[in-house]
Amino acid sequence: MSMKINRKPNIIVTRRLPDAVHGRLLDLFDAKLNVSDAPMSQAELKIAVQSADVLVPTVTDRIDADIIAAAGTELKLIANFGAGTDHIDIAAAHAKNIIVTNTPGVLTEDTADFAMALILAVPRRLVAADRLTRAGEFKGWTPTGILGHRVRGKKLGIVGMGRIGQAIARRASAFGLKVHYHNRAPVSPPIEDALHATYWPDLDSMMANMDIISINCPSTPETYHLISAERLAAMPAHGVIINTSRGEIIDEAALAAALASGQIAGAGLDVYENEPDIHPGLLGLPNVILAPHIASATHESRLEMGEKVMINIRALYDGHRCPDRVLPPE
Ligand code: 8YV
Repeated sequence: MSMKINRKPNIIVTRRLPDAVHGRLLDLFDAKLNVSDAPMSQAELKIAVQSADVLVPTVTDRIDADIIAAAGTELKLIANFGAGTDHIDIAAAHAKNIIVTNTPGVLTEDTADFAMALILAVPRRLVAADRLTRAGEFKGWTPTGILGHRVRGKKLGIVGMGRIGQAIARRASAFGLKVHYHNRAPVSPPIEDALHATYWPDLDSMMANMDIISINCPSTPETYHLISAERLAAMPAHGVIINTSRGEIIDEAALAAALASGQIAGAGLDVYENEPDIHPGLLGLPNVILAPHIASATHESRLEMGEKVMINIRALYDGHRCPDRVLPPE
């Protein structure tokens, strides 16, 4: 669907974005910005969608069926600032002919860098080492101080071989990891060959055989608690789990228990089941790195995400198809 209107579209942006993005949004559109950066309440979102032509939400906004039901007839586009759209009821939006777009691609490499950083930092105990040094406990080199585990030669199992999973696979191969993956279907043979990746149709078998697991699938009803207590129990005791996707994919309470009991060796987490809350059992564990949902947080990606949002809005109002439409769930 495309449309033309003879005025600047009225845009509501739910969170503070970089100044350069704000400037362009104000130039191009009749934009209402949330400069205070306090997340909008559901009641505020309901009011916002009554008069907007376009809503620009982020991962912290719950755009559920109630919000969509409250939308006025002017609301034609939800242009999400972010790749994941699990916080938006896409089916409800589509039922009301509201297009949903996202910002894929521009955050792939940065997110993969961050996942790779965790893949290296957890086995090599980077954060624990930093804490020890700052605590004044570095008294000189010792042969047994802060021993970690070698990364090279280990088996990495990527759960979800989309853009980000593949970008992690490229980095992991360069670090000498052996790349394995589980996905709904295998990637094409040329991609599999280029990534030197081995496909596991059965997630349970892959988890039982990997040294490190990286979660890179989207959050959907099917992937909710995909990493369950049983699957964690199947991992080897030296196993490490990395999550830069969505917290809901791992049963966080089960993960905290598995780490506390030594059932698995470590974790690197950037996302949580009930953000910004983190399971209290994780907070005191020395074998876990906890990041505040920053895998894509570079100046560059935020600007490019902003550009993608604006391109999608302009496309619609210039009478073109939005390039990053999110399709209805299969
Ligand atoms: C973004 C993310 O920072 O794009 C995503 O899906 O999880 C993050 O990397 C966030 O979504 C911005 O809304």
